[in-house]
Amino acid sequence: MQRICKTLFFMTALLPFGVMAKVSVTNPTIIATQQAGEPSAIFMELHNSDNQAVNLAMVHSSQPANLVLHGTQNGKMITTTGIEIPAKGNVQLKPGGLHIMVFDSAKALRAGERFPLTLMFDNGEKVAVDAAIVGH
Ligand SMILES: [Cu+2]
Repeated sequence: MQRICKTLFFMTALLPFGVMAKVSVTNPTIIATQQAGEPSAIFMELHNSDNQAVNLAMVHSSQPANLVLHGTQNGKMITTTGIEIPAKGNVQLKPGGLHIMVFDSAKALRAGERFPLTLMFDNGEKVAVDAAIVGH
């Protein structure tokens, strides 16, 4: 009996994670830089399996840098407060469109290395990914 209770407790504890996993990320990449502090940009595809739209609200990295959500309007980059991923939809972060800007990186981003990211969504979901650093 005690064992069944433990198993049930364990399953219940795990359940929220299964339910929460609504956003997934494909092919996260970041452009290599020559030196520390040189701006760069992060691209990826975001998928939302939920019946409700969700917003990417913030991005953090364990590697020191200032990460800002950007859009593009009339060929100019603009800061945006959130990137919406439609219900059951995808959003592509790509050159000339939506992207995540990297400012004030404490070190140069070397091609072949990885850049850890935590994406935070307005539904409380957090997704950790390692962006691949790629040359121009
Ligand atoms: Cu930008």
